[in-house]
Amino acid sequence: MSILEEISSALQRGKRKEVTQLVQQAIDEGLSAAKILEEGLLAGMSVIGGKFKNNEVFVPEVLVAARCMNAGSALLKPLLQEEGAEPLGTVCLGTVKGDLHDIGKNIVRMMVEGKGINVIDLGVDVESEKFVECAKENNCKLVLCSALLTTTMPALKEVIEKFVEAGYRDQVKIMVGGAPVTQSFADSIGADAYTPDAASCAEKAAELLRAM
Ligand code: B1M
Repeated sequence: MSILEEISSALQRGKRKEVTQLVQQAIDEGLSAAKILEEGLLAGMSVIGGKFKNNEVFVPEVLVAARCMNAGSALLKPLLQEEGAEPLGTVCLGTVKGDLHDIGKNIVRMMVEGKGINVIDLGVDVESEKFVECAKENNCKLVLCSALLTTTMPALKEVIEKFVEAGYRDQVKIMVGGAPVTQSFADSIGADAYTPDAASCAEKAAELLRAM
């Protein structure tokens, strides 16, 4: 078994200490942070996701895997940041109202920070107005909203509506993402950009900030 497969397996078994040790070993062996993230941690999380869908594992197992994911990615964070460039600006990021999923959002944060962008992370279950307040207070030109549930996708639209109501829509670009979100949904709610994963989100965020 390769070290990346070992990381994936340990995460699926919920072995946080083992995940941490293996991730450190992979770093020491010279594997890139992006590879460890994608082919080790995210690969394992994807297996857990499939099993969760099929009722083969349940919320407790998923939570334990999520803790492994967070422990492993904490080691990768400084490495992803080293690959970044000059500060480009400040953005606010959050998982929308009613939604508690934060693994993808945290990866988005790491990748975006890796581009030299300052990220204000509002956390999960963020009230739509909070994004507006944050953008105004911190002069954020970009707002990043994540949603993982089909039931919370409408909250992405609500965030955009709150910016319109506040007369602040022209001051910001709004990016949306998360597993159930699509380009056509993003277009239908008037978002400025949609990206399917954290790496492309970071690319797009940097591109938009450079263009402002
Ligand atoms: Co939940 N959950 N969950 N869950 N969970 C899903 C999303 C689900 C698809 C599982 C399933 O049934 N197949 C399903 C949603 C179905 C639907 O909406 N149609 C689901 C459900 C139903 C639920 C509950 C309702 C279950 C229940 O209680 N009965 C409940 C809801 C709680 C709530 O939010 N109110 C719930 C709870 C949980 C846990 C708490 C147990 C846990 C979350 C732990 C945590 O986040 N701290 C959890 C998890 C882990 C999952 C799965 C298994 C994995 C999600 C994940 O972290 N993936 C998930 C199944 C799945 O996705 N296969 C599932 C890894 C992560 C890296 O990917 O978040 O997609 P993701 O992020 C990606 C991209 O989407 C993208 O970049 C990331 C990395 O590349 N991205 C963006 C994300 N945000 C972006 C923003 C951008 C751009 C890209 O621009 C701004």
